[in-house]
Amino acid sequence: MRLISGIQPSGNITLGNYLGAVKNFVKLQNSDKLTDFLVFIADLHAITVPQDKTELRKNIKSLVALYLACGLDPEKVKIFIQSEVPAHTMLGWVLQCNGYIGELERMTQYKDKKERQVAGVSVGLLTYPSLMAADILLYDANLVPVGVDQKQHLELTRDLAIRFNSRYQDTFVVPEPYIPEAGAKIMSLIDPTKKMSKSDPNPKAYISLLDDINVVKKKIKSAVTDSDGFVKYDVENKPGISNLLTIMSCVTNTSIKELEEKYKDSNYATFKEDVANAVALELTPIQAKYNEIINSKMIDEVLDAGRDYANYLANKKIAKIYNKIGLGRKR
Ligand code: AQP
Repeated sequence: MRLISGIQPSGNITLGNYLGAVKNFVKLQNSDKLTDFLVFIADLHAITVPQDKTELRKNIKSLVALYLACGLDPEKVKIFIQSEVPAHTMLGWVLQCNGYIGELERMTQYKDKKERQVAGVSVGLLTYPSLMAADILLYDANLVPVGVDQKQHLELTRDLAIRFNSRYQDTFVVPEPYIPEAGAKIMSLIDPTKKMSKSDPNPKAYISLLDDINVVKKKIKSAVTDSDGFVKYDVENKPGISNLLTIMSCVTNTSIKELEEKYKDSNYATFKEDVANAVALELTPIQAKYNEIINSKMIDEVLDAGRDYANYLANKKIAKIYNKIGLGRKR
């Protein structure tokens, strides 16, 4: 079984990216059903909205160090940068030519991000899901571990694979999403009806994995909740408290039921204090490891090996795809 997933270096990854994606990667890397696990830095996706050149480079390096600091083992997982494997863009174009504008315009992420653009909406923001489909289909991945916000893009990927297979005969494996039971959608700390995002203009909305531990605690203690005064999981009526319960449940491996029972007589200050300490306990060793790795040679070594392996698989596949379509000369 082959797995693939990626994260955009559009800022420092958040507790949402960690609980919805990276923590899951770390668990999955030990599966005995695994033949390959590829995890990439989706820098081409990041430029669908404007990025500062220096920041982008910094975020790419930082994301690799965070993958490793969170526990990804380069012996088990090949880590690479998307733009260093040209076949992603080559297949992205092919899939754009097999997708329909209407199906891309229906994507929720496109509609949300479009609203936030002040300097014009790039074509790439619309066609982003075709490139994401290419990232996955290029490797014949069976499973894609993602947070719930990416489910719609995964469904489009499946549609494109099925369409292409019926037009040009079986070419692609039709992938399945792998969404964690808990933590698949961590919400903003200042508006718990909105997803936590690393590109949120207000840093109080998210916890970055690299935030100073005192800042992490402060952000949790000032998270928006409600005025009911009791700890209960009820996403509809108590989204803030429910979000904190989810976070606590994920970082302590305790069920929401047990947490509700434990905090049934507690006030919000006590509950938030415990959530803050639990998150701090999870992030402290990650930050220590990150500081060890960020300036080491390990980053380039891991990326070189990942790039070579990904190009080896991707080049073989893109040649087959071009042959199926009749592009260029037969190879
Ligand atoms: N709030 C979240 N809760 C759980 N999982 C999440 N993911 C993102 N936000 C949450 C998962 O993280 C992975 C990487 O996402 P991405 O960087 O490729 O794009 P995204 O989903 O658009 O993430 P962000 O943080 O919201 O980035 P920006 O702000 O740049 O758009 C995916 O598996 C995603 O599901």
